[in-house]
Amino acid sequence: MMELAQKVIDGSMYAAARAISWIENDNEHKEELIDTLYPHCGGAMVLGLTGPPGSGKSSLTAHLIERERKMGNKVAVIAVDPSSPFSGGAILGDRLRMQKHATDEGVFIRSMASRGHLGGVAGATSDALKVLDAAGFDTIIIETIGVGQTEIQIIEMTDLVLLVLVPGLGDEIQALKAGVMEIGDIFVVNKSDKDEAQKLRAEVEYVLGLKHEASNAPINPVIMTSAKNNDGIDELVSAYYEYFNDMKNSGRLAEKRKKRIAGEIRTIISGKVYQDVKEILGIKNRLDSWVDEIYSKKQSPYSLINKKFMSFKKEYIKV
Ligand SMILES: Nc1nc2c(ncn2[C@@H]2O[C@H](COP(=O)(O)OP(=O)(O)OP(=O)(O)O)[C@@H](O)[C@H]2O)c(=O)[nH]1
Ligand SMILES: [Mg+2]
Repeated sequence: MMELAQKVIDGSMYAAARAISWIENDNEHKEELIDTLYPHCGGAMVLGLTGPPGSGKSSLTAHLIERERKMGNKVAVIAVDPSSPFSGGAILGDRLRMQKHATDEGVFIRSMASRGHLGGVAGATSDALKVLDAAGFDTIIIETIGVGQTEIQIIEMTDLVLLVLVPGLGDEIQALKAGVMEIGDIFVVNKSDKDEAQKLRAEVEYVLGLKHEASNAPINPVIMTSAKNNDGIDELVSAYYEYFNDMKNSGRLAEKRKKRIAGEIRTIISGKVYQDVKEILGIKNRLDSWVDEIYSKKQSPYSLINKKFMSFKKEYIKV
């Protein structure tokens, strides 16, 4: 374990990949590994890149990788999404776009399935972030489709969020109203090569103006890009660096990272307690019979669970 940790810290891509597999497979030494890496974390800027399917997140990522590499930075990308080009369910064009980075030692690309991990994908992603951070990646990009609870949880682990919007989806503004606006730090109107892009920009700026008036928080930048034509990418990179430095200098970054740690503490504790509850109560074997008892109205849900939980607590105190 120590050997693997040391290789990660030394910046080995292979070791980082292996460490992430340990996390995904819930390796018995996983916790020790993360704890060994933890003192080496904190140097990376973690960007969340989210937006509706097909909005151009992966295409933008390819451009961002290129810019970051030109700046001399090491870049890692985690794609949390089954339909993502990195996971194999890919559109060929996307693969080709990423391929030129495939042999670059300063670029690490990994996909994580959004379902199916024992410890939950949010937990796994948060640990994977630590591995990449300790491995010396300067910029880490997490691509998700910002819909489900898990995706929101993941996006909240990042330092700042680039929310990608595109014209022509029809319900953009509805999505904006539904609270998606809250998670964005920088708003990217991609596919600016399309006619309706300016109209979308005006709408986004209007909604952000209202948000700004209501909260007095700094107004969020809106950047027009065309991943297709390689337009606006430099502006996007400048915008997120400026935003990040501002967060750092104002103390907002520290505040956000502390909030993230608080969330992690809660997640780890509830995970561990649930694990114990499951074991002590034998939930796996008894669940079906509890369902039957509740279904047939022999028991009510709260009274049954409270009874079981009381017996859990008694057992737990003994342990
Ligand atoms: N016209 C135009 N098309 C674009 C632009 N950016 C991306 N596309 C196209 O939009 C489609 C989706 O692009 P992706 O980069 O795969 O989008 P994504 O958001 O990663 O998609 P998912 O991972 O499936 O959610 C592809 O066919 C791209 O070629 C753009 O700026 N302009
Ligand atoms: Mg994608």
